[in-house]
Amino acid sequence: MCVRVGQPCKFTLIIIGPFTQRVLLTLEEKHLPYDMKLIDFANKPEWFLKLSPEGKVPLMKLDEKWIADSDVITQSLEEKYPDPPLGTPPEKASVGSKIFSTFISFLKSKDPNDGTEQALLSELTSFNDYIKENGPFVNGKEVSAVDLALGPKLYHLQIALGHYKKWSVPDSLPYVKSYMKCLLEFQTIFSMVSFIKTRAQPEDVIAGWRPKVMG
Ligand SMILES: N[C@@H](CCC(=O)N[C@@H](CS)C(=O)NCC(=O)O)C(=O)O
Repeated sequence: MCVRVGQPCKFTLIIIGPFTQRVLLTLEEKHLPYDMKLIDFANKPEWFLKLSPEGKVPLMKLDEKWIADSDVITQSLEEKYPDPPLGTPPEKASVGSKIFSTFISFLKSKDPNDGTEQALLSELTSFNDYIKENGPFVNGKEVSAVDLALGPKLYHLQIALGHYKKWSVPDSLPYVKSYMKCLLEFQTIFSMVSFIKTRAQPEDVIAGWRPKVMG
């Protein structure tokens, strides 16, 4: 499994992006052993670019074959290792799917009146209403693939918007806030042992988003 690494000064950053964490969570929840190769994004190695021409992580070797893209990787893992099942019913597979792109637009925005905050709030409001009716997870009582994809994105949203915009999910969206709580007595994606084990450090999340904010 390939993971991004960078060396801004004398420290090494291991930036577990949301797509990579999604794959790590799937491996953890399926109790599959794995090891990680760290990729210096400032100096991507030849062997890596040969396998991933777009230079993107995650990239994973499964059955002697390298596969790219978290959608393809998690689907392949589900097919090869169906137990425990993590699939989300197709009609629920797109729940929350626009949250990440609206978060990035808001994060990059320099104009407070350009509607990007409103667009994010509108996606979060739909998610809030969905979880209120169907929660605590997207597919009800049990965690499934959509939560493993969405949880890491919400984690990055929380840290990056908190740091760069001093913004947090408003109290008017209590079901989104509960979904993102990390309290051990609470059954949430953020409090799962696998999530805590695979999440990036907040300072690395902040450093990882800096080029997008400054860009
Ligand atoms: N659709 C891909 C997206 C993967 C992706 O965008 N990865 C980012 C890191 S989170 C990346 O490797 N970007 C290349 C770069 O920044 O040079 C997936 O689901 O795996």
